Amino acid sequence: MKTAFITGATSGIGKATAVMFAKNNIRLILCGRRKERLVALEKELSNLTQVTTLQFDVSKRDQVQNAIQSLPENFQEIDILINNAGNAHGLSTIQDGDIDDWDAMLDINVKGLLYVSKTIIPKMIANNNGFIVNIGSIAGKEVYPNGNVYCASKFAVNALNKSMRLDLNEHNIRVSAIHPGLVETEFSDVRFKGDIERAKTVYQGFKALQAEDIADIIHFVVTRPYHVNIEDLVVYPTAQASATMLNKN
Ligand code: NDP
Ligand code: 8X3
Repeated sequence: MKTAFITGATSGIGKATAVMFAKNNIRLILCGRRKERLVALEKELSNLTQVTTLQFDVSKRDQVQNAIQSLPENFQEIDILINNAGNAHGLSTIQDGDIDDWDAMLDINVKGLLYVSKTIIPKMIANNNGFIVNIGSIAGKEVYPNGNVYCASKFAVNALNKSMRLDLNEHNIRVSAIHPGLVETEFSDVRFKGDIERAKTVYQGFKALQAEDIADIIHFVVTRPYHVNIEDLVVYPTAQASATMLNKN
């Protein structure tokens, strides 16, 4: 039975991936800051697979290390790491951007991914086995107006994904990135700081990707035969042709 460590499992893509993995008999370590959601998810999925949860903020180095060190014995061997935790904070021109938003995006999306990876990779190297899936974005392939720092954070994820592939190859660790376009999750609620009405308009007038669509793809990627490693996968809703071209009714 494989064990997966999923960051950002309390919502959206991470939560859907947890459900997909549980249905496919993968043991789960579910992470996030919202304790009540972790507790509810553990309860929901425990009848399908073994589940443990870790509450920590990926951008806090000490919390990351302490949480991972506290894992129960039977969850210490991690086969699959899904680096998914992240969000956009704000949508402004570079001249109007809020520096706290910039800090949050770089600290969570980039440094958080690094802190978690840095703590888990040694275990994978020791096992001479592992799989890391980094959730990037089309924002890491193409910048769009007002996307500036979020795009920069996802360009960094793209670069780190490629770097991990080079550095970890000799240790038999597979590394993949998935870059979704618009997925209907809590992403826009966070970007627009709880302005739910504005967030809803992002997904109106077309059929957005659903978190389950990305979970399905993640599961496909991690279940290829050992000699197969998908490096980079870009996925859009059918109505979206690029970061800046969306066909709304
Ligand atoms: P959600 O807002 O639904 O989920 C974000 C998850 O990240 C939550 O579980 C949240 O948990 C966790 N998270 C956020 N900040 C932190 C933190 N500081 N420490 C620990 N966990 C944190 O959004 P999505 O599911 O859409 O986003 C998941 C990933 O997908 C992100 O990396 C995002 O950039 C990427 N993505 C999303 C797209 C979209 O259109 N939705 C498209 C392309 C990529 P909690 O708040 O409990 O800590
Ligand atoms: C999320 C998709 O287009 O809002 O990464 O940046 S987008």
